[in-house]
Amino acid sequence: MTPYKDKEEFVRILSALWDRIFNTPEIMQGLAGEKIIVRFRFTDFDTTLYIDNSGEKPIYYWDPEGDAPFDVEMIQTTEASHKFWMEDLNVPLAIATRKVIAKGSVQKALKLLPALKPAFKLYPQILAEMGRNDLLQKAAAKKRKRRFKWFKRKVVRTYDLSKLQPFPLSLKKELQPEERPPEPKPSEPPHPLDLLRTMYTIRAFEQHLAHAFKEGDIPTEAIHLSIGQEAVAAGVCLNLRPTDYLNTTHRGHGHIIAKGADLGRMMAEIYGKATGLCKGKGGSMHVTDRSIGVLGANGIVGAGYLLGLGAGFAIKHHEKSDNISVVFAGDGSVNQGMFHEAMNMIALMRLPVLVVVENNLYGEFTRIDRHSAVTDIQKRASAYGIESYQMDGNDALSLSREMASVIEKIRSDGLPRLVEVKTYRYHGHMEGEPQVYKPKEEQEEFLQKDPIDRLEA
Ligand SMILES: Cc1ncc(C[n+]2csc(CCOP(=O)(O)OP(=O)(O)O)c2C)c(N)n1
Repeated sequence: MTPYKDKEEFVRILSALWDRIFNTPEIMQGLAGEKIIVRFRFTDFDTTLYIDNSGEKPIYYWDPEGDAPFDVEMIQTTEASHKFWMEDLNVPLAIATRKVIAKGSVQKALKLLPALKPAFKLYPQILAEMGRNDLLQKAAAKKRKRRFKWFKRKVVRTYDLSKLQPFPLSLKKELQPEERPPEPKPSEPPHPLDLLRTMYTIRAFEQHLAHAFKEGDIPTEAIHLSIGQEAVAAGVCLNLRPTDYLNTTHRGHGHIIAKGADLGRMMAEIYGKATGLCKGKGGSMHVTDRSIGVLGANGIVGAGYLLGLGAGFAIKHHEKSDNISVVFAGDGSVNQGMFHEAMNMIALMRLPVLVVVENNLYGEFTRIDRHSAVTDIQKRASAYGIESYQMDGNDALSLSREMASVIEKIRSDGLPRLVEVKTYRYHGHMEGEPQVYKPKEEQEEFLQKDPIDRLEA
């Protein structure tokens, strides 16, 4: 429910706030570099506020006649706005749960938040000046109550240790659910048309996500697309069986699709729907489907190496099968301690693990030659005595053939292999990110090597 008496009071308070923000040099310095127009639409009072920081001097205005242009739109109630200014609203969470609907260059808008921090002091001052001390008292009481609740929770929470599962957990039971196919399918080399179909599917799936994210329809703060890297997913995963295990990263949609996930349930998962693969509780970065061996995507960079190690251990010591454990990772992850710890143990324990490092030249916004002392990732495997290869990740056909032979080697001798695959992502590290750190010529060069165009040709 709105905390304001009426629309007039709301407009008066927010106008006073923005007047004061524009007259606070400390805040204005922080906002200076961000040329942006943000439109706030307040649904309960049916009013819009434009904050226009695109010109020399910032201005604000309410309800212009006709539609004025804007870069980002934030749709919310006046209650959410009040909570925001009272520092009682977690913005990314509010966007994820659609309490606030954000449309347009959301990342750009979120960048303004640190600069606005000093403004949080101004809002309570204005409320007091406008005779709304009652709202300040309410907020203070709520804060006290919340603190008390946490304290109480700590005291009453107890664990019934007898109900915990005994250790060691039964890996066999954990890793072989009934829904998994009993016998592995014999491996057949993927047909070029299957490679192409898979790459098309991944691209179409992710292009839809790019559009939906821009529209504010995906309940997440960040989504990472692999457009441009589809040949890697297809070239590796079409050589796998449903009983092989797969661990992937924050950029894992393609791998999971190529491993055979149900597209509808996967899309539902990313939309946070109950019909999703994980009942909508995981989302883009945690899609999991054990029925096809997908142990999960993972937002923790480097974590997949350790999970893949575990799956390799289970294959060797519990399943005693010729399945393999595949780990997808990015070039940025090879500087994590987890990479080195996992490589050591995988080699030492001689586990059937295929590590595929997708070298798309960038870890977030940093080029590989600025984040890695040794940019030839393949070479790192030799430190652990692991056989390694380097492949062209934009040539689906040759990649698939070379991968097939590496995978067969792992199945037959049970030993790990590392493959560095050279590729490129077309979109930002996350959607909406403008990629200012990438030279235009480099982007052009890789567009010419598009994996789908190449296979079609
Ligand atoms: C342990 C950890 N550190 C940092 C991050 C923040 N982070 C998310 S993605 C990313 C870069 C990963 O780069 P890379 O491994 O090359 O994968 P790509 O994004 O290129 O697919 C970073 C540093 C994280 N999620 N987890």
